[in-house]
Amino acid sequence: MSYKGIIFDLDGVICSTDEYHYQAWKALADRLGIPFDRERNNLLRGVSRMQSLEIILEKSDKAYSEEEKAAFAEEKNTLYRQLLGQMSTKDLSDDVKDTLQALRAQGLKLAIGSSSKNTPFILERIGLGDFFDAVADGNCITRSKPDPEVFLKAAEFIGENPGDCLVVEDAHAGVEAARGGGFDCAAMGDAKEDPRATYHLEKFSDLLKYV
Ligand code: B16
Ligand code: MG
Repeated sequence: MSYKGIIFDLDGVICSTDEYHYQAWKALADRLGIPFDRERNNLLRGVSRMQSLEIILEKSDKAYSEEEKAAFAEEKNTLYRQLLGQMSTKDLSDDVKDTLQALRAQGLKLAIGSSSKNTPFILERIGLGDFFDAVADGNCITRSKPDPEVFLKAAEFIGENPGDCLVVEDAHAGVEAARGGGFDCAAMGDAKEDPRATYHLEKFSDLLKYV
């Protein structure tokens, strides 16, 4: 299949911010005495900050007000951004950097489709602030993955139809979003074995076999 555009999830695909999400949510959950581990953390991949908090609070025996929930989400995001602040261009792997350059050299349009409202900050930290042709993120959508909105926005921003674009994802919610929007999907990481994916990647550079 020859694609015209590739839309990348950010967290867990371009960089390993998924580890920082885990650490920040874990600190909050521990403070509140709520059980939370890496397996449960996988349920948060690709879903919005507030939906992530709701999933964590399912294991709490206390009911919290909307104000308390907003404060918890803010507390987590403050810690998460402190961790992001330590990131640098060293946090962009050679495998990802070289593959992105190779895809660009093939003339493909390259976009980000991420649920994260911290996307501009993260891209800046890892030296990709100006790299992508378009960025669709948590700041420009009303429904997060598994809704296809963020990928449809990214396709619209690069002026291509979903059928001409490939989405790269590490989350089951993201694979569902991509397929629901009419995109082919290359899955890696936590979602690598997802049967709905079009391709299954061992590593990011495996993408070059399919485009
Ligand atoms: P934020 P992605 C997603 O990013 C993360 O996978 C998910 O765990 C997080 O809750 C969501 O962004 C919102 O992030 O709190 O920074 O707005 O995988 O879609 O790039
Ligand atoms: Mg992800």
